[in-house]
Formats: sequence, structure tokens, C-alpha cells
Amino acid sequence: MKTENQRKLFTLCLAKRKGRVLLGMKKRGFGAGRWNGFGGKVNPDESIYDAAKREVWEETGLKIKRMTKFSVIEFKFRGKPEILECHNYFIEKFSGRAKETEEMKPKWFPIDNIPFDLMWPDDKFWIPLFLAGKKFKARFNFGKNDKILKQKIEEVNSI
Ligand code: 8OG
Repeated sequence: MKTENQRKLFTLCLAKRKGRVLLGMKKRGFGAGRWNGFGGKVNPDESIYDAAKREVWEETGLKIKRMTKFSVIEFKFRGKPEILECHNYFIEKFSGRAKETEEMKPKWFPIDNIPFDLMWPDDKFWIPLFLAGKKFKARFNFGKNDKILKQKIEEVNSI
């Protein structure tokens, strides 16, 4: 009998304002050297939403006022049994100014100049959907050197 792969919950949050998107250069750990949104692992004792809020605060110093989920993406790496289930949020309202932290160096990018070559390779496939205000579910299977082996993106009405 095939057993269900173990799931690990993650969050990823993106802010968009006046034609620009806030990204952070990850300075250490998983995904270091890449621009990304803000997020991380969900702790066992917190909700996914609270985990997303906490990570944004820890990584940028921004206080979330309103945030809505726009997608769930599953990531699977060849040779690893677990599935990373990443819950993605659009930061619609926040207060404060993004500052550099131990983990991230933030920068606002014009939406027509997003540094896809310096991001996770899947991002160029789904960030345009986020920018267009779509909701979706997706799955990416990675092989060696983070090469995408298989992908599926499905737009949905609600998530
Ligand atoms: O706690 P840690 O910083 O290691 O969490 C990893 C972060 O990276 C988390 O926000 C989820 C996010 N992430 C992946 N894979 C991918 C990906 O392929 N694209 C993007 N944009 N983010 C990813 O774990």
C-alpha cells in the first residue's frame, strides 16, 4: 500500500503597491541568494495565517493589517518523501517600512522588472497570475539543481 507523503506547511507573502512588488533577498538558509516573498515554516501551535503574519514581521518589520490567500502551491523534491505545502498570501494593507533583517534584504521592484532569473525557477510561471489577481492551486516537482521536472497550475474561484 502506498502511504501519503508527509506534508510540511509553509507560508509565502507578497506585498504589491503602486505598481511595485516587495521582495527580499534571502541572506541565509533554504533559498539563500534568491529574491522571494516573505514566509517560512508554520509552527505546530499556530494557525497558517498567524504564521504568515509572524514571518512577515520577523523578516521585514512590517505589520500586517489585511492579507488574503491567493494560492496553495505544493513543492516536491526528487528523492525526498515530504511535500512542502506553501500557502501564499497577498499583503493588501500594512503599516511600517520594510527594513533589512538578519534573514532578508527587502527591495521594491516595478512589476515589469521582477528579477525572475534570481528567483526560484517556478516563480515566473505563477507570479504573473498573482499580479493579475488570480487565485490558483499549483504543484511543482523538482529534480537536481532545482530543475522543474513536472508542473501543474490550476486557476480556482476560491482558495
Ligand atoms: O523558513 P524558510 O525561510 O526556510 O522557508 C522557505 C520559504 O521559501 C517559505 O517562504 C516558502 C518559500 N519557498 C519554497 N519554495 C519556493 C519556491 O519554489 N518559490 C518561492 N517563491 N518560494 C518558495 O520553500
